[in-house]
Formats: sequence, structure tokens, C-alpha cells
Amino acid sequence: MTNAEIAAVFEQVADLLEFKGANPFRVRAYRNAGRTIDDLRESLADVAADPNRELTEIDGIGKDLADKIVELVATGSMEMLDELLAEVPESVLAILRVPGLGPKRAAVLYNELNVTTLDGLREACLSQRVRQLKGFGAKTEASILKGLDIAAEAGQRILWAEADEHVQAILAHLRQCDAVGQLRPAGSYRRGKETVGDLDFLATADDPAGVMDHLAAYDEVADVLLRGDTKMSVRLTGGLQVDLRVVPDESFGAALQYFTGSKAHNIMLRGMAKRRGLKINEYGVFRGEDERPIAGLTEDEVYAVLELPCFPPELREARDEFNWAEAGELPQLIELKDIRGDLHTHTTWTDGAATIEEMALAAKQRGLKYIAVTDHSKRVAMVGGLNAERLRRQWAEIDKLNRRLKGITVLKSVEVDMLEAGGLDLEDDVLAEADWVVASLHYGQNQSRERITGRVIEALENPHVSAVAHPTGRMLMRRKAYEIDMEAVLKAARANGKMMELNAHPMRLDLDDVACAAAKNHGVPIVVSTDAHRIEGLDAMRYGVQQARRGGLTKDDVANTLSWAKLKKMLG
Ligand code: DGT
Ligand code: CA
Ligand code: CA
Ligand code: ZN
Repeated sequence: MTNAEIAAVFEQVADLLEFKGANPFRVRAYRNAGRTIDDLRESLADVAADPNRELTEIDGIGKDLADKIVELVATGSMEMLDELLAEVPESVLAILRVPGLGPKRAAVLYNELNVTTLDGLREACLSQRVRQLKGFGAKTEASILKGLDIAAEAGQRILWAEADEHVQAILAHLRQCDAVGQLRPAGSYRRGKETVGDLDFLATADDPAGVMDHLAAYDEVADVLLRGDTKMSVRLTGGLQVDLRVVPDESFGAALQYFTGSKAHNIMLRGMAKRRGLKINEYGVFRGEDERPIAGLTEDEVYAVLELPCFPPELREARDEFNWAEAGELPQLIELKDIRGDLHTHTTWTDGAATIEEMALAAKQRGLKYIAVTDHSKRVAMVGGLNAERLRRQWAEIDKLNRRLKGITVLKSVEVDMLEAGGLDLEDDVLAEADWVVASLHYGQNQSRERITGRVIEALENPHVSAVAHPTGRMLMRRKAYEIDMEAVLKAARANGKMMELNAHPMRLDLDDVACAAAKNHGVPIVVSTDAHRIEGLDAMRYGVQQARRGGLTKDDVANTLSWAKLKKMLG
């Protein structure tokens, strides 16, 4: 059992207890346990299996919790969870997980309207019965409907980072097949979209059947959904669909262009071709009724006959790319190698798993020149958030470390919470001593759009805040963004000379591509930061850079492509 699986069980117990209206302290104890476990570096199952060790040695794990974990690891279940599940219909669990709903509201829906399934919930919303409940209203009803869409999508799509693992494994598998010539992933994966519905692969081969046999033999294939002469769809054990097309070499470029999409981009392209008397499809570009294509071997060639640049796949969303191309202003998109520093990371001082020095050396190894240690402020008590005194102690240690380290600078920083009632979690005098300050809104995410926007703008107006971290709070497929007026926030950022974060965590990617483009239009610099809680977390930078590219950002639009000296000057 992995830590994540164990944590999920505790979360589930907390949800069910809350649904039942149990003592809030008891609920919180289980919820905190889940989070603690999720953040642990060591495998609990390993520690539990080690006769020389006790679970209680681990920070945050007491006797009660240890007993429950041992039970779970040993038997694969937990008596308490089984008892709860015997009392509550299982389908209710899906309702608890609808983003924006939560156990308390789910209980009201269950008790008052007898809602026990997702379909039942949608029906209750559409017939406007939900808004009549005490404490719900039309706005809540609309947000539940939105949450239902997210929940429905969550079952059907996966994070890009997870798709990438499958893609690399499938590429490696297919490359072992002698019949395979050229081979490329296409579709939303190639466009770097934050979530991916299915995987699309394109191959050339003299013997297409041989390639399909090879894919069918991939050990994760659960069943073959469809098989023709040139295309095949399979389903993997986890449910993910994989589409494969096998094409001749002379149309590889045309097919790659077509199956990369997006569909909307392709529709625009077809229209442009038509106006020139040309026809474009997955086999090539054709003039009039000619049967021989005038282009199709490479993607470059396909776009070139339409006098278009070969758009980076991240830009193929039918947003601004055709206008940019027409004006000759296609942006030179940022690349991972342009990044010089990471401005949001955590260490063992709060909820990180590595020390400051370990994080700094790992950042250096990844070619970075500076790293900001932005541990939590005291409001985040659950992880031992820092007060002014401990923060100053951490900074003294950073000063010492910087004298020793070569080739990397550690910035004295903090992730300061925007308090529910307004204001920041640390006084100005201590913030003034920091090199870099990110402000985050972790609590009170259910407040109104006005209040949340007000809190964020207030933080931007604080002279010591450098940037707003994960500005919408969304968690892909888990939690929707809080209500926020991004236009107003970007205007305030601009007016106060502040920056906005693109959090590179694959589940956040926040700001998203569209908001990044809006920030650029407002003249607000973006910083792409990993929010790493462990060394490997630093590798998330590439996901952030990919999202920045989808937003059309260049090196000049992203402030952490600058040296620290220049970035500091820019902050003023
Ligand atoms: P996904 O899988 O939902 O994340 O998104 P995509 O973009 O990968 O969509 P998918 O897998 O249905 O199709 C892959 C690409 O094939 C798509 O981006 C564009 C192309 N394509 C599929 N169907 C059509 C179509 O009806 N018309 C055009 N023009 N292109 C299509
Ligand atoms: Ca796809
Ligand atoms: Ca597909
Ligand atoms: Zn953070």
C-alpha cells in the first residue's frame, strides 16, 4: 500500500464522519492524518514491515494513528471505514467528492432531497429543488452543476504528467518493433494540454499489421476496441484509451498535422486552404481535383504551402495563432533551458521533505542559479508554519549557507498567507527583510468573489509582496478555482509592479494558459515556480514551462529567466 492510498482511506473516513455529522474535532483528526501521511517522504508500509522501527518515530504519527495504519497495511482494510460504509450508501461517496460540495452539504442533500447518486444530484439541480434548501441558493446550485461537470470529466481525463508516463512507456515499447519507421505522439498530449482524454500515436510502416500486433502485445493493454487496416484503438488496464494510426511515409507530415489538432485549429486551417483553392486532409494538401498531393511529407511543408509557419503544437488551439502568423508576430516561445531560478519551494522547516541545503544543491544540479525557500507562515499551523522569530532563524541559516555554497544563491523568502479577514499572516517589518515574498490564499476559499478579489488585491498592494502564488487555487479534476475577478487582480498587479505565479505542479498549473496570456496583455510578468516539497518536485518546472508556452509566453514574459540581480531590479 502506498502512502497516497493510505492517506485516501483516512480522507474517506473523515468525509464519511463529517457526512454523518460527527464531532468536528474527530473529523479534523482524521483529515489531518490523511494530509500528514500524504506529505511523508518515507513509505509507511516499509516502516511498518521493519521490525526495528516504530511508526510513532515519524513526526506527526501518534499511537492511535499508528495502530490504524498497521491494521490497514496488514489487512488492506480498516474496521472503522467498513462500519461507516455499512451505514452510508456507497454512491454517496461520489457526491461527497463533487468539487465545491463537501460532506456537510452532501448530508443536507441526502437528508432533505434524498439525493444518493450523481445523476440524482444533477436532476435535483436542473429542477431547481436545490436552490430552495436552506443555505443553498441559485448560485450554489449553479456551482454544483459546474462541479458535476468537473467530476464527470475527472473520470474521463488524466493529468498531462500522468499521460506522459504512459506515452514514454508506449513509445519505448513500439520502438522495439522492427516494422515501425517514424513514430510520434499526437493529439492533446502533443499540444501539452493540462489534461488528456486519450493518447494518439502516429507511425509509418510497410507492415501496419505487424505494428498493431506489437501494440496489442503491450502488457498494459486490457482489450482491443477496434482494429482496421490503418487504425487501431486499445484500452489500457487503467481505462485509458490509446489510438494508433499507421500511415505511409509520404503522408506522415499531413497525418501528424491532422491528428495533432486541435480540431478547432484544423477547421480554421481547412478554411484557409479552401480560400486558396486547396484541400487539406490527413493524406496531404491537394490542388483542385489533382490526385497527387502538393505537400504531406512533413508538417513544415504542409503549413508552408499555405504560407504559414509550422506552429508550435502548444499554440494550435485556434486562439490567436493565425492572427499572429498573419502579422508575422508568432512569439518565440519560452523553453525550459531559459529558466534560471525557482521562486517557490518548501523545506523541512515546514512541510518539505528535504533540507535547505539539499534543495539548493538539487536546484544547482538542475542548472538553476537561484532558489527561493518559501516555507509556510504560521497560519498554516498544520505543517508548523513559521512565525517571525523562526523565519528569522531560518534566514540566518540561509545567510550562513550562502557563504558556503558556490554556483547557487538561496533567497530568503516566505509563502505568507492572506488571512481570511484580510491582511497578511506576518508583519511588514519581517516581510521587509525578505528577498522574495509570495502571498497565498489557502483559507476562506469559499468567500464571495468580492472578498477574495479584495484579499488578493490587498496583498498585491503590500509593498513587500513580490508575487501571488497559485492565484486561483484550482486543483485539476479535484477542486475548482475559487471565485476571483482575474481582470481586477491583473490590473492591481500591474499598478503595483508585481508578478503573478504560474505554479508548475501538474495538478495546479495555475495560472492557466489563458490567464497567462491575459497577464501578458496587462504587462504583468509571470514567474514559473515548482512549489517543490521534495527534491524531485523541482522537475515539475517543465510542466509549468509547457503551460506558459500554451499561453504564448516568450522568455521576456517570464521573470525567472532573468538573473536574480535583474529580477530584483525589476521588482524595484
Ligand atoms: P483529447 O483526446 O480529448 O484530450 O483531445 P484530442 O485533441 O487529442 O482529440 P482526439 O483524440 O479526439 O483527436 C485527436 C486529433 O485528431 C484532434 O486534436 C484533431 C484530429 N481530429 C479528430 N477528429 C477530427 C475531426 O472530426 N475533424 C478534424 N478536423 N480533426 C479531427
Ligand atoms: Ca487524444
Ligand atoms: Ca483519440
Ligand atoms: Zn507553497
